[in-house]
Amino acid sequence: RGEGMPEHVIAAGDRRLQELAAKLAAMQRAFAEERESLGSRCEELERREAEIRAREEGVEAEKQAQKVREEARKNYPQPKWLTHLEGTINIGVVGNSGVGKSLFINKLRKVRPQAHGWAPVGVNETTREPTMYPFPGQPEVRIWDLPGAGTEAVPSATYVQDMGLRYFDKVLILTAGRFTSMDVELRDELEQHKVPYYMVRTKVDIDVWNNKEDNGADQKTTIAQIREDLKSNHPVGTSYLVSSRDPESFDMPVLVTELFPCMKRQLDADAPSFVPTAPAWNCSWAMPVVFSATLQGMQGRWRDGYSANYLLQGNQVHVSLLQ
Ligand SMILES: Nc1nc2c(ncn2[C@@H]2O[C@H](COP(=O)(O)OP(=O)(O)OP(=O)(O)O)[C@@H](O)[C@H]2O)c(=O)[nH]1
Ligand SMILES: [Mg+2]
Repeated sequence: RGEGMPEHVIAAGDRRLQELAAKLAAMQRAFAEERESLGSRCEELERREAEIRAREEGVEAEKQAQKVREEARKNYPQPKWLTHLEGTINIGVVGNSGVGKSLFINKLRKVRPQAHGWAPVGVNETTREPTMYPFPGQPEVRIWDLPGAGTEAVPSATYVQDMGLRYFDKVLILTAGRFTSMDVELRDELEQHKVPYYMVRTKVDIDVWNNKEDNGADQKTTIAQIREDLKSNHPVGTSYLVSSRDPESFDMPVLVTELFPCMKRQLDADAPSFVPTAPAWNCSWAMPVVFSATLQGMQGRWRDGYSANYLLQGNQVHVSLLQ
């Protein structure tokens, strides 16, 4: 303390010192607080970093698992029930439950209701196990009635593998009404494995009936409308409209000839006479029994007394009138 310093100078010095001490204490407090909060922030950052790492690892593990699942999906094994593929032609019929798969197969095989070999048909979920039906008289041609997709018994997620779709020679995808995402998924799967497939819309008799009731439309109009709708709203390519109630109408006859390619082969138009055993027709199962014995016997090229040429192929005949 300065001897002889005026009192007011001493007092001002004390105040200044107090002020500085207070400022320092405040800074120390702030620093301590900051350090404390930084410490907890550091911990928080570390925790978050660990969480992100764990998530990254989770994502990587999921990616791997997905890859494994995809591989399994692509290379799924032949199902145990699908045996004797050598020397047989296997046609699978798939689609959602209740679209009419079993009835369609019965009609394709011309089996009478409830007769021996009739595939059970019903208003409830009916087909629970893949069941094979040999073509009458052609046991090497096997049609498989597969359970409907999307039921509790047959979940959609594993349907493709469970049904062994890639092992079939041909697959028919049946739907009643619009094609669903499941149908499109099945179609993609078959395309991926290069299995020929056919998109079939069943129950068109009901569509025709409904549209007549609702809009007074005739059959021709309804069929044209359905075709137009399928073309513009369903990216599934060609589809066949069929009715198992009326198998001789709509696209069923064409579908049958498409299904059995031997029937499609061109006959030799210049053959000298009717050639029932021409090479194009020597594959005996080419002519399913949906065609009558008479129609089968008439296949080939004919000429009548007026020089008209008849070329019979499947259920179609090409007539050329010669002068
Ligand atoms: N009107 C009409 N009814 C049909 C047609 N196809 C099937 N049905 C009826 O639809 C119902 C179901 O037919 P199913 O053949 O049992 O169907 P599904 O696809 O085999 O069914 P799940 O075995 O359960 O998958 C039955 O009542 C059939 O009579 C059709 O083209 N027209
Ligand atoms: Mg069925």
